[in-house]
Amino acid sequence: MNASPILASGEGALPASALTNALPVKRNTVTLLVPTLNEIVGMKAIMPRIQRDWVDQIIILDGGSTDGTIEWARANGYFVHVQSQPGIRQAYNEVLPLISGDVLLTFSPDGNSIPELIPQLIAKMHEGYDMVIASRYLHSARSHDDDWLTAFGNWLFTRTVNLLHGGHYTDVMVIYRAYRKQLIYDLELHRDCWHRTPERLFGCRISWEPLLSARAARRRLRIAEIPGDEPPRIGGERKLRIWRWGASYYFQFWRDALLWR
Ligand SMILES: Nc1nc2c(ncn2[C@@H]2O[C@H](COP(=O)(O)OP(=O)(O)OP(=O)(O)O)[C@@H](O)[C@H]2O)c(=O)[nH]1
Ligand SMILES: [Mg+2]
Repeated sequence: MNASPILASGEGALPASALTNALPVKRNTVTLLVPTLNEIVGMKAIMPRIQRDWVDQIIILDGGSTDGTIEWARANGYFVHVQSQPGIRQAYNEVLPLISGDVLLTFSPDGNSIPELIPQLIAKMHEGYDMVIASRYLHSARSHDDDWLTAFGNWLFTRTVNLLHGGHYTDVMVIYRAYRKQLIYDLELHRDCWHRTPERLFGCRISWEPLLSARAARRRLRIAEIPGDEPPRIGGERKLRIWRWGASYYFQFWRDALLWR
């Protein structure tokens, strides 16, 4: 006979099944993190499509915009943190103490991330995943922002992570994803030492989504993808530095395969 597991010993202890029935299930809280660097055109077009009650907290993480992005965001009631150090991962590190959600949802307001997918990403996280990615290449999804070089790079990086780290991804690079905030610490993404060498070698400052994908796969975390088209950028300028960032991420994938537990 299967006995119910007991959660507490001693007098009055209840079977776990009784407690599960009695307590409300704790819902993960979600912080929407919106990095911006001179994205006024995209912000005006995209942010009104996000219903504020979809998430528990919205933070605009600005890299020092001079085009009115910061002023527009504040005038529209958004909380804005302006980073003091340059670089996107440096900005992530700075804003960490301000993030109240259990789940972090990173979103690009330049037109590349479709706002209406936010509830789907959150619903999937509530199924118990550690990370859910809005993949530009799953099923019929496609990127309308890719040129031949970024399309090839995204394919190559995804294949590399799958081969080296045992992933099953269709998109390891995209910023548009939700993940448990705790992963940042568990996977040591916040530690400078894992980014400094490639940044120095290739003279740039990188983000941490590719390394997050690789390490989550290596640790066999619960990962899901949903299909998410990538529409073209609206206004502003591309910040991506294809060769330098690409070389840095590739360096990280191979070093992790050799060194990271
Ligand atoms: N706070 C902050 N935001 C940044 C920085 N660099 C880029 N961003 C923003 O991050 C968001 C995502 O940028 P990406 O989509 O990765 O880069 P991109 O320049 O749009 O390049 P493509 O999407 O490949 O065309 C955009 O809203 C950028 O403005 C930075 O150093 N600091
Ligand atoms: Mg973009």
